Amino acid sequence: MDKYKVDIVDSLTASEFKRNYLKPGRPVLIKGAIKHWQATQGWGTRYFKQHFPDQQVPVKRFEKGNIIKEAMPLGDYCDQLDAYERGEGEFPAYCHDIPIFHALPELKQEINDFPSNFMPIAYSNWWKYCQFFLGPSQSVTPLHFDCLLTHNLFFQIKGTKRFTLLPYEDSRHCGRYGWRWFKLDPEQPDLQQYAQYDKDKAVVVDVEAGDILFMPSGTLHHVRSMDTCVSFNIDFHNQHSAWRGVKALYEGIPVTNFYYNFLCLLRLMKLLPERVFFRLYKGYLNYVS
Ligand SMILES: O=C(O)CCC(=O)C(=O)O
Ligand SMILES: [Fe+2]
Repeated sequence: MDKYKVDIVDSLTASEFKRNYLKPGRPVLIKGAIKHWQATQGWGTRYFKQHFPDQQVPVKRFEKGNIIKEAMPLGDYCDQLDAYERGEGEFPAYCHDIPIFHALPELKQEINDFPSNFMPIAYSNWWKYCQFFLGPSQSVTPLHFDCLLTHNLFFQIKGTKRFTLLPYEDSRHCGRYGWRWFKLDPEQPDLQQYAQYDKDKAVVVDVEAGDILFMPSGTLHHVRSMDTCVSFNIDFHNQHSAWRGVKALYEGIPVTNFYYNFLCLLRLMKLLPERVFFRLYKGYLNYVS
């Protein structure tokens, strides 16, 4: 088998993407692909404070295997981030996984030429499926794979995130708990406890403002923010990954996730119109588990 790696390219057409990465399930980093977006040039704490100070946002803390959630106005949250980066105030929670373009549709205008042709036509209203992240430097999302076994296109708008990636096959060596989380810390692996874990397989890739990272279905990822970061992703299925997500019923996927995967499969097979599909699917965007 080829060594596990992440290709780094300067540009990619939709057909190259599908042929070389989506279909064979290989990760790729597209450098500078969205550098020219207004979002990449403007979004940050100052921008959000100025335009949407009263927007309520949920924030999360990842603490010893538990996720603790609260909500606050975006303006106050941005103040906390700025204070923390100045060396004042405590470590802020992480505004993690929110369907931003539903809450703030104006933002769509700042995403110039979104590459929606990288995804199946079912995602032509791509903005409905995006999840947003805003957080302080040194935020960590622990090792996991995405809960529906979707593919993930990750758009880095501001700051740098350090991703550590592992292939799905390695999940059995990483101290899995629940459906999709792992106890192993790939930045400081406990090689006595996880003796089967092959640390040389982990690939570290810095995703900078203006880059797009593609992680195929089932990729294990640990993510560290190196600065205050703004990002969003789109979790999407093609028929192959949707089938995989449906068959995961035999591997312990939660029934709710199975249900969302089944809906995606019907949609991709053109057996559900978008309006009906989205009515049933939209609960997923605030569920993500
Ligand atoms: O950016 C992060 O901290 C986490 C990203 C992530 O896990 C995802 O996009 O699926
Ligand atoms: Fe993820």
